[in-house]
Amino acid sequence: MILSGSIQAHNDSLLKDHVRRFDFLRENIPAAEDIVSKLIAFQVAIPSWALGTGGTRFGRFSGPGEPGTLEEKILDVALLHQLNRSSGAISLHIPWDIPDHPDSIRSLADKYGIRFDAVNSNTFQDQPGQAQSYKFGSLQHVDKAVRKQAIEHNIEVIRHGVALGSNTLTVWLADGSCFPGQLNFRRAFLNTLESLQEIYAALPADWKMLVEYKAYEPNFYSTTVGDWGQSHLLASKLGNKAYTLVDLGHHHPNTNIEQIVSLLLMEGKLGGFHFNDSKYGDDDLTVGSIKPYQLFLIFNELVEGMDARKMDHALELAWMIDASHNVKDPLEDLLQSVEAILLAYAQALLVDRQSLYHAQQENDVVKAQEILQDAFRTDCRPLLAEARLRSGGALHPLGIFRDMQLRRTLTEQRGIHTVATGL
Ligand code: PSV
Ligand code: MN
Repeated sequence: MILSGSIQAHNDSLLKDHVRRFDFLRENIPAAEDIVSKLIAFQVAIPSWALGTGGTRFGRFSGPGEPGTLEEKILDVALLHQLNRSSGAISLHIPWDIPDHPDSIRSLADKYGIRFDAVNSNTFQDQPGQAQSYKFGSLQHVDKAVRKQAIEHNIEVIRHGVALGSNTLTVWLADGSCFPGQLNFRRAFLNTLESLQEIYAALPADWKMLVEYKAYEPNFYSTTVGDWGQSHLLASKLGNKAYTLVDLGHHHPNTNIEQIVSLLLMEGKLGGFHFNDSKYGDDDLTVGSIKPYQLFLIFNELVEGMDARKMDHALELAWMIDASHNVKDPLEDLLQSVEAILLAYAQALLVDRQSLYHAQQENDVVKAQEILQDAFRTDCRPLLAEARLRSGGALHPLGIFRDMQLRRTLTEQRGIHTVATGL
């Protein structure tokens, strides 16, 4: 679906109002132009498994017009990207989305300016006909044959990624134990390390490996890559192509994620992000829906830490959403998530770093809080809208999605009972 004509008409109808709001910000924020340029450059990858309705172990209530094929998933991302110009990448999960014809998939994505972000392996589910079971783990498994199968799967995923022009492998392991005594922690860790080393050896020269950690679930007593310390340990032992990946939902409640981010960046070991939000556990809710201030504080550390290392904000970390939508339209939810990410990024760019530095040096705690909250409480939405306007997107992506009844069009094309692959 090509939307440029409709986007133009939509923007025309909102333009006057937008210009008034943007001009007000431009007059009051000296860095406004710089922030708009940075927002234009910033792209957030959409996971192929989040384009359909998600479920829980209690059920799944699929919505109409879900993408039934990888091609349709790419078209969904293309639709998002046309609307917000900030979703120019897709992250595939193998084998949920095996690109059987990589050349045609690649040219379809190219046509819409979509690139392939990290590819994800899956050794947390058994696939039909698989020789070995992952019931008791994969890369950590006590049986070498299981480890070998999981290693080969990861190498296969790298091959798929190469064919699509990706350059990153994300490894998330469900490995761990459900009961005390089930596992020897040291042996599980060493098996995992040895397996990851074999996968690492198969990485092309310009590739990265991201090691994602998670506190618990599906294992409930121990997780072998359970926190950033364990991930960092593995990434350090693996080498300079290995990094830690932070998924916001993978921490115990109240964990200070911003501090983790700051230190990983300091060590040059932060590789990427999975954005979502949560109230209790790995709830996979819309980014910024529950704790927007925490999201801002995380971005504040990201901007500070990336600037300290002179990193390109848009290019050097893998930014991705990892959410699941049980009760919302997935595309609407993803539009909200991308907006929340960019909003937190813009607010973090607003922070007066010099004044914050002085406040910290003088132990002026009140001033430091004022500086952060000044930025957080500034309505940056007109900056985001201006970035979209300049890059050909819609002033109000969610508004046009609803006005044009885009889900209805997708349902007419695909049917009511399509179900997307994923969890
Ligand atoms: C695990 O909870 C996770 O965050 C990993 O990134 C997986 O790849 C993804 O979710 C699967 O939904
Ligand atoms: Mn994740």
